[in-house]
Amino acid sequence: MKLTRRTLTKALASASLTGLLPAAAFAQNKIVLGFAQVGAESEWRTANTESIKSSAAAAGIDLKFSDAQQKQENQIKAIRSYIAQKVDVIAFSPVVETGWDTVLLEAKAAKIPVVLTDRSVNSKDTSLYVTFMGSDFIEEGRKAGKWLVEKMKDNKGPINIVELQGTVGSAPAIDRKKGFEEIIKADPKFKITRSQTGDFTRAKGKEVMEAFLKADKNINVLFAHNDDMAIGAIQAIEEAGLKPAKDITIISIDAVKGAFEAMIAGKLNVSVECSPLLGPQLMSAVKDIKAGKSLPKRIVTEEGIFPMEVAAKEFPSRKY
Ligand code: GYE
Repeated sequence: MKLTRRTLTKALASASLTGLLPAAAFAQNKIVLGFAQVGAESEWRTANTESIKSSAAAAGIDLKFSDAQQKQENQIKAIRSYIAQKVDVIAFSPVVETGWDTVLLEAKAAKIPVVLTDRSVNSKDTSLYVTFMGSDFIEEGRKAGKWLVEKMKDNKGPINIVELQGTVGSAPAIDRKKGFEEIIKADPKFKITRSQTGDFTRAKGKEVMEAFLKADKNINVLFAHNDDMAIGAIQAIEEAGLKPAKDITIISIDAVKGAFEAMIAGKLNVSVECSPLLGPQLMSAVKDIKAGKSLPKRIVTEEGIFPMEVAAKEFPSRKY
């Protein structure tokens, strides 16, 4: 048998399996991935974390995971610690789009490849990362807008829309707003009367919706950049004595289980799908990078849209 890296790895593995070597010796050959997560702000994020952890385990990748509690400085710290630990690959979901060049240059100088998952950065220098995998957030905003245009086609207006934005400066907040506005601006009967951030959480979604309702009861539509904020807002709407999905048409994005439950209960009109199940494609990208294969610069997630009328039928097959 020729002694290549592969045959050596195999020999070590079987020696470790037969107890000749401690398992730790073999574990050293595992690919090490440092993942800097945004936080645990939403149902989407929880499903994303679970997808990354379980697929790393299934792929035999040694995952170092950190939760930045939605703070960029924490993510930068985590990335720096992965550089110091000399991990094989760094992946992260940038909480906001700007301010990453310095740390990404540090990773580049240390020759550690970086994969962006879910959210992107707006760096001019695209050599700072290998690939960006995730959804097309502008398209999600457009889908939300198109659904609304169709739903309101016989309504002469004016149609007053309030918007709950995601985290300020984050790619999904910027792009979902952009895509939605691009569609509704074709008809002047649509007016965004109020727009504020709810930071992608239920608690803030509720709080901001309460403030919207206090300021002006004349609201026909709520466009929430994610399901959690919509679910928080639904509570505020009910507490104000109004009927969600009837008095106020509600559109949100993600299509997590909580949104399906709200749709089945008749409280949410539609949710545009945004899949958090990025773990398997991340692990295969990490393996490809280590094997020296080249990857496309952009890997886009395929997704649909679910109006409340199909919610009960679709619910059993939902995976997040
Ligand atoms: O829509 C939201 C989460 O970046 C796509 O982040 C993700 C967004 C998702 O907190 O629920």
